[in-house]
Amino acid sequence: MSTSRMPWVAAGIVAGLAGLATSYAAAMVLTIRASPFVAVADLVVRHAPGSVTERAIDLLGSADKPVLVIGMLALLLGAFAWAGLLARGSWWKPVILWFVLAGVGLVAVLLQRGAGPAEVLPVAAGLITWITLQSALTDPLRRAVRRPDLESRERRVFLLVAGAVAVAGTGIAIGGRVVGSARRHVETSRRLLRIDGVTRRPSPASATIGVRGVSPWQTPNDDFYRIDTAISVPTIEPAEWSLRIHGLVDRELVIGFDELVSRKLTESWVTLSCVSNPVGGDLVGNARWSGVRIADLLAEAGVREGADCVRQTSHDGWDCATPLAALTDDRDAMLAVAMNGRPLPIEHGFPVRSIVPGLYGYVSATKWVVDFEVTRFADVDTFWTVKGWAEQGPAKIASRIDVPRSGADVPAGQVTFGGVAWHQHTGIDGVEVSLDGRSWERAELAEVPSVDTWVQWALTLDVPAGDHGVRVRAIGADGETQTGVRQDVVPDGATGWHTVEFTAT
Ligand SMILES: Nc1nc2c(c(=O)[nH]1)N[C@H]1C(S)=C(S)[C@@H](COP(=O)(O)O)O[C@H]1N2
Ligand SMILES: [Mo]
Repeated sequence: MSTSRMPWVAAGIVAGLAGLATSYAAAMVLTIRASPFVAVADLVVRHAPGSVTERAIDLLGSADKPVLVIGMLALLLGAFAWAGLLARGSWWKPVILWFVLAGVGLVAVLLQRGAGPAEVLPVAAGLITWITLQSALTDPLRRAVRRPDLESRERRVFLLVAGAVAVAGTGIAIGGRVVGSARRHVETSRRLLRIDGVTRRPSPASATIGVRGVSPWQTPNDDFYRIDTAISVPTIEPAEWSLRIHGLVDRELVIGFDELVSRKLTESWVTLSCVSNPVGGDLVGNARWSGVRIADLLAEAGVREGADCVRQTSHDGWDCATPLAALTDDRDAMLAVAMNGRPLPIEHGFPVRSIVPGLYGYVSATKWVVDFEVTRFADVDTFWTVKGWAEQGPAKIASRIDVPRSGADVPAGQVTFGGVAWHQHTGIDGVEVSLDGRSWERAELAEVPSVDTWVQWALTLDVPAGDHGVRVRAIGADGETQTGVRQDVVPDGATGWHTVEFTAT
């Protein structure tokens, strides 16, 4: 057997397919996207020259995509077989081939719109499977070459391992398919969902300062930062969703999705920021949210004397406590069902999440929210507060320089600086910029519809050739000037001025 090439080819193919299975299952469980294999196919479709695509559609009609997938599979099977054959001569040559294949997958997943770090995991799962199984499957073959007298025993070992891998790989792929189909089902419900009263309004023209490189005032859903503790994103059908409001209330309420959206919807622009956002960081975004005011629902339930917070719990068991005052005053604290005119993306809380202007996400913005317990801060411990984060999380005033980028080379002379500043539910009155530690200069501000959103700013200064440092600070509508004292994100949000170093030439 060992002199024949067949078992080596089989070893490569079995290891290769098993790696595809683990990467697929990992993608289904860990991310909200397709597998790395599908990402590569998408990449090919997106980057194929137009003439090639047209020829393909001409030739194959709607079969163009199945043909692409089959072609890719054939190429991969060839590569897997080759890896098996390479393993005859050395252990590292096939490892290089596995790395190259994984590299292609990695590039493809990272080029997807809005790709996050979690996207790397399925590729890593596949690569680890390939390398581990390559040695598990080819070791007995190698031993058989060295000891012809043991050949029949090693053959049995090889067949046993290959059989076990085939069974396990199939099981893993089926498991991934079950998880994936639940997700696809919810994604379909989401796509077909029409909610009366949700409008798709463009951002007001006055909110844009018109400086290239400044973050768009309205953050598209695909680019909105994502923070949560969910290993596998909850997939909840609207028909299966309900919110229970209980605790210190006169009447317990249970509200289903249809009942929720049959109420009057409110819509507003709100900037959401994360307490873990470092100075100059991008864990902040601005969107138009549509939903039902939480104050009205709490009034219906009748909040009892003595309560000071609502403990919100998500479908996946994450929780936070939100001050009752922020949920019942005149701000637009809402159970949001839409983001930028679309039903919430699954990873941003579909079908319902909370949005509370003025508070960091970790104390307020519960995604996949299913439970409101009206209670007292003194009586609850929540996911982040037990880990040392502050009980109260009002969003702090912050500002950021988007252009020039850190380390950029710009032409000397008139240089335009620009960025965003925010202090949700207080508002921004001014932004000041200091070049090379000199006096603070007032920047120009765009006009925003409310105090709950960030504001774009810009300032043009004369900059001589050389290395420079520029920093920014904001002034709140309450007169507070953003402090330059550096504080870490723990326990209640970072402070300090964002500074950018650049070179004028
Ligand atoms: N269910 C759930 N909701 C959650 C979290 C979470 O881990 N689980 N994280 C919160 C934190 S810390 C932030 S900053 C916001 C982020 O919301 P986004 O991912 O839609 O940007 O969601 C909040 N809601
Ligand atoms: Mo956060």
